[in-house]
Amino acid sequence: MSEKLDDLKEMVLTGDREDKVTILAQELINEGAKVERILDEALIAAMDEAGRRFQEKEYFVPELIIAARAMDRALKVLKPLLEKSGAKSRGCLVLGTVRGDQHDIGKNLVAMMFKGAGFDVVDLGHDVNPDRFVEATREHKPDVIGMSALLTTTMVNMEEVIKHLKDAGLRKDLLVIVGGAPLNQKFADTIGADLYAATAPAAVASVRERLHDLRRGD
Ligand code: B1M
Repeated sequence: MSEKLDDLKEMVLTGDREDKVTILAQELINEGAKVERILDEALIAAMDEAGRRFQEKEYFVPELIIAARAMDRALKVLKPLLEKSGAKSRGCLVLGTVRGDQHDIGKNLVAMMFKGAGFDVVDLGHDVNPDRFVEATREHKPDVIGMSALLTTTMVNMEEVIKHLKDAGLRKDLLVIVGGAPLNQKFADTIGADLYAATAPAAVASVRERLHDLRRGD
């Protein structure tokens, strides 16, 4: 199985013209590989390596796009497993990657895991303007707003969303969670977010815990 995980990582990293990524991901599932293992050891590992190569100037934007497309195809295979849930709705999450930022793979993973945990998810996509978060909050009345950013130049736009929510009088009834590779807890505290999570599963766990406390009146 380890060999197949390595092969999948390599295929995502180098591009996949014959859709072998889909076949290999499905084979791994059929053989009983845990979804978390496929994500961590093959897919996320491939994107980390792509990022390292980009930094070292071994890869350029086209290679990143090719890798991201292959990752997307593999994620489609994992999607039904990540979203499998019979539970009644645990709450509503409005989610998006902030203005100026095209990176959506991590955000899509967050969406799938919240769906899998029984949340209704309104995915606003990527490059989302602050006003769109406000509109969606008015429309869907979510319990949680989730924002993702992958660039140091766009993570600052998260604060603007929080400000827009405050100005619209919507902030106090919401949990705001932020995540993405360049963020940390300190940044989340500075911009006034309620929660920060380093990974998609950690995001689900911390939102569930906080909502549970809030609903109990703690
Ligand atoms: Co870009 N890119 N990219 N890129 N890219 C990074 C982020 C970079 C670190 C690469 C590098 O230099 N090593 C670098 C950012 C540097 C910085 O700001 N410090 C970078 C750059 C510079 C750029 C461009 C500026 C390149 C250029 O044009 N010169 C450009 C910017 C475009 C824009 O957004 N305006 C750009 C473009 C792109 C592509 C479009 C080619 C492509 C994205 C395709 C897509 O998303 N559809 C791309 C990719 C693929 C990457 C890397 C290689 C991989 C990102 C990824 O998908 N990782 C990335 C390097 C890296 O991260 N190692 C890089 C896998 C994904 C599962 O992880 O999104 O971190 P991630 O999500 C994680 C956690 O962060 C967390 O959960 C996930 C794990 O469970 N998480 C949350 C994420 N969101 C969360 C929200 C939460 C909670 C947790 O709560 C709501």
